[in-house]
Amino acid sequence: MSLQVNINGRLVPKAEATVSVYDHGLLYGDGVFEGMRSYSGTVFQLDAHLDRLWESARAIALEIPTTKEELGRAVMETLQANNLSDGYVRLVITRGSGTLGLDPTRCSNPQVIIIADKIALYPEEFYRDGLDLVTASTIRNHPGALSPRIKSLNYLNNIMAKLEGLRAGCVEALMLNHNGEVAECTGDNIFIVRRGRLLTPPVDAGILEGITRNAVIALAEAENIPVAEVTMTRHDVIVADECFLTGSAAEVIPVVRLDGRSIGDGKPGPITERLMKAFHRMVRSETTSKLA
Ligand code: PXG
Repeated sequence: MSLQVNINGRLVPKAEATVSVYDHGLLYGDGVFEGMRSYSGTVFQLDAHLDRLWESARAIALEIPTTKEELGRAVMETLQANNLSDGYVRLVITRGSGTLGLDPTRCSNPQVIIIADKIALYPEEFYRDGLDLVTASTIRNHPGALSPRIKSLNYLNNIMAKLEGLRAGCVEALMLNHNGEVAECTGDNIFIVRRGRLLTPPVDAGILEGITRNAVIALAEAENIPVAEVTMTRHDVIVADECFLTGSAAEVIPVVRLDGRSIGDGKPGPITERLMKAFHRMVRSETTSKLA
């Protein structure tokens, strides 16, 4: 059976899940999205993702034509309809179709799309041996132009940085902000370990406030690992003892090189490995307790 996509509350075969070419999501990238994971049939941190989706929508003055409860239920139905227990869920809310001008007030019918599919994971050896990153010359969105806290359909700035990474043979790229400070990667947040302390850039460095990032901060606190949000530069990453990334798709993944320079001893570090294990335990306990 073909994949079923939920569009405006209706499950339809993938080939029939279409939007208008006049939709401002397509014409201008006017809309918001979320990317989340399901494990054992339960979405990890569903409420946090729905809260962030509503905040993104609020920030662009887009009213989502459903409630969080309804959308949450529709996500579960879409997973079940596709028989997916471990998968990926993409929520997309577009501005809807309008005229061939920017004016969002002339748009009607925002589209509410739920795609549940299999997830393409990074190869296992990246988790074992660690990732190689390059610093992209494309900087993260200036917060005065478009807040990086909004998970909007405008991802071109990250896509340009991702291209730079791929062309250098790296699956992720480090992005700096307009002050030259470390912000995040194209689809993942960054952490370093320095003298036993876990450090990550603050939200006001111009980053997406990652849900995996917040989960890892809470786990570190529970494990008595000192953790702080601090402004950092590329220098701090290069001289760090350990480095790793967090994201819904990547989970927790070690980084062992930046711009060809080894970080620490060039192998995934002990605190990184501890947090990877703690994260897997958290996922298991949050996603199995809800099945009982
Ligand atoms: N920074 C950026 C710019 C992101 O887009 C993260 C950090 C990590 O946030 P979470 O909440 O996931 O811990 C993201 C998340 C995809 C995809 O398919 C992208 C993300 C997550 C899942 C899937 O491109 N980005």
